[in-house]
Amino acid sequence: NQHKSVVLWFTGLSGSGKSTLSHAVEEALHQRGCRTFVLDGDNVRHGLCSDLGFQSTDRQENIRRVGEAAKLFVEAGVITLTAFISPFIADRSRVRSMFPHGHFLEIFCHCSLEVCEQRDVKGLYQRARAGEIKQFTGISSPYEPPEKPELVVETDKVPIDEAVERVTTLLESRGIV
Ligand code: GGZ
Repeated sequence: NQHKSVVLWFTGLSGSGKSTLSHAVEEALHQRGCRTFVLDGDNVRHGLCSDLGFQSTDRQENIRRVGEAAKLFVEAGVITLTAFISPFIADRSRVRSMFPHGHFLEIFCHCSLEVCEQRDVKGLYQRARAGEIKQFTGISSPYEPPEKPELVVETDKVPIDEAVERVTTLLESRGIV
């Protein structure tokens, strides 16, 4: 039941499966007796970051606050999973530098824009295409893919169980669980 506390930083487009994968990984970690917490838009953008929108400077501040919150959870001994688009390399890299080496694991949920847009679970892509949502990631706002993520999961090709296994294998190989 002993585990190291780290942050698993999921990044990717809207609809790329960050939340789904992070919650599935959390479930797998619970089964091993790990203490975990998932930070995502649902519990952060309505509270801690409810004053922020989607301009670059707001996204930057969103990611900064999520990084600080994640740091507190990690200090409390919790495996912390974050699921935010976090589209900018510089913002992710700033958060990485807040953690000791090996304690920030960047997981790229790689999924083509095409597939994300086809899924369009919340109809946001359609609204973005129609110009009703400005600065929508992948449509009218950039997404900068990670250059050296600890793990890439092709969520449009890999089934969820296998994706979870890839993450837990990473954690085992790093001696975290
Ligand atoms: C991107 C937006 C936008 C714009 C609203 N651009 O699929 P979702 O709905 O649940 O995930 C998206 C979420 C992204 O918030 P993050 O905090 O992860 O973004 S960032 O890391 O860039 O700060 C989407 C919804 O919010 N959403 N407007 N313009 N996503």
